[in-house]
Amino acid sequence: MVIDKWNTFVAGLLTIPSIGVNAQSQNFERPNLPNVIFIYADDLGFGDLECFGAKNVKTPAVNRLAAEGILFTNAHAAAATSTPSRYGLLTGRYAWRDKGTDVAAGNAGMIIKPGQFTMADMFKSVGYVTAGIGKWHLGLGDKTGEQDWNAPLPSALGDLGFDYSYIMAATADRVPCVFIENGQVANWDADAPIYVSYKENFEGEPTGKNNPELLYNLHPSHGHDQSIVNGISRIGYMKGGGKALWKDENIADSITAHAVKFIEQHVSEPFFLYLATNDVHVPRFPHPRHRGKSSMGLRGDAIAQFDATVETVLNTLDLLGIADNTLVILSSDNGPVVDDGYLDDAEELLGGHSPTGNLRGGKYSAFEGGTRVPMIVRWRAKIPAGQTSDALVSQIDWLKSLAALSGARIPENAAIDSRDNLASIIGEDKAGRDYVIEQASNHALSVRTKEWKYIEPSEGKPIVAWGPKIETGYLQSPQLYDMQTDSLETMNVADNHPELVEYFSQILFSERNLTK
Ligand code: NG6
Ligand code: CA
Repeated sequence: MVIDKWNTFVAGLLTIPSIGVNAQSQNFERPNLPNVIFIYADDLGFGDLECFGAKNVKTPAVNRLAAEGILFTNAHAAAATSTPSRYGLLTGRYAWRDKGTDVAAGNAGMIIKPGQFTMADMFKSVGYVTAGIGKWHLGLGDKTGEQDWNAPLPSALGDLGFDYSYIMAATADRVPCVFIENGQVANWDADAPIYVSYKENFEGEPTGKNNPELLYNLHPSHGHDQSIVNGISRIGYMKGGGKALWKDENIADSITAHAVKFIEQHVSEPFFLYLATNDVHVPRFPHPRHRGKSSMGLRGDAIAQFDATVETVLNTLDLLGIADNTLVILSSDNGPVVDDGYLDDAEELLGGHSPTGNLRGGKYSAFEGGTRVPMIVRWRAKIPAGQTSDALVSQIDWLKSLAALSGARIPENAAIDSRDNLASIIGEDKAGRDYVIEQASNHALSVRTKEWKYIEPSEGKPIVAWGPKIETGYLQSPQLYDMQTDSLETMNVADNHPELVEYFSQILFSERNLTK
């Protein structure tokens, strides 16, 4: 099956003349594999891009990407928050199977264990050079809280198949506020050694709680009142950093510049680039040149900044003559949130824009707003432009789908939840999966088919407890929504369809039993 697909794929390539751009580097024994770039946004909602109906912000580069490829209307992240979603994407294994996969602190130890098979391992095994650039949020070092940030970390992305990495340990709202390059703090400052704690403050260090007068860039709306870096208070305590500390307004430029450099350096060999942007996660603090580009303040301007990153990447591919044979996949780690803990007026300035594209719920939640995400795939050498697909697709399948594309073999017991869904990803199959599974922030699972959404019973408040006004979708009884007549999940019809409730709960039962 894989072989058949492979032969078809290779035959397809041979008919495309522009594929010859890398001809010098070919040994003719291995086909000319496409470069693969994931542009993975943070908290970018289903309705946040112009080509997905966004208002009040322009996203011309993303629009172009969609116009030159496929825009997916029914794509899903594996979870409604970052760490479990990224875990699923990079390992092909649902995070809910494994402990310690919830939203990670900045001093979490490695959540994907070095022995685990990852997306980067997969690409590396077939000769790709690999990079992870941007937001990581999957832990570093071998023990939580015991990292020595002033020395090479004992384990980092190099142990997960990434040849090169330039990352933020967790999120911009969590310490340490430094970039880490190949397992060591970038621009490390010998005069300002770095110490990190998620338990207690370091003596004499100001905090957002005690020293709000030092918050010259952003104030918190909830939480986020510990260490202050760049006039913004964060989650967790840190001391030191000196010239290694990031400036929030430069984060996107740093990430993009490192991505461009990586692409330029590997123009003549197949590469895999996991480019995970900080935009549009909080604290949103885009560069001054993007300020005012939207009418929605910092959150909208962060979307414009995200678009500028996409533009730079696409321009780089054009300039280097590798745009045709580079497969670009753009998506987001989870649904959107408006007020996620800083006073940035995101709520007040929406002006009719719906970050979820009117889906119910949002980040954290079991409703579609939590996990239905924008997705665009462009591969000009292979995929005809201007398509829309409503195939049911999940990020959990990217690993095995791209393995099918590259001819990589998957070790037994690795990526057990990932399926080869390449045909959907490249637009040849418009149906997709029979079902996808989605994890809410309280670990409630949902099963989504094209027709139905089943949310299993779970405990928890109906609205996110700590500030964002998001409906969680948590209910002690089963929920079933008819997605064809009620795509906004307004009417729970579980009582009318006991047989479907039983069917979907059996799916979850057997999925869970796979690793019990
Ligand atoms: C929450 C944070 C939120 C965000 C989220 C993780 C508070 C009050 N809220 O705990 O701001 O950081 O964690 O987001 O601290 S994620 O997209 O990385 O999963
Ligand atoms: Ca996120």
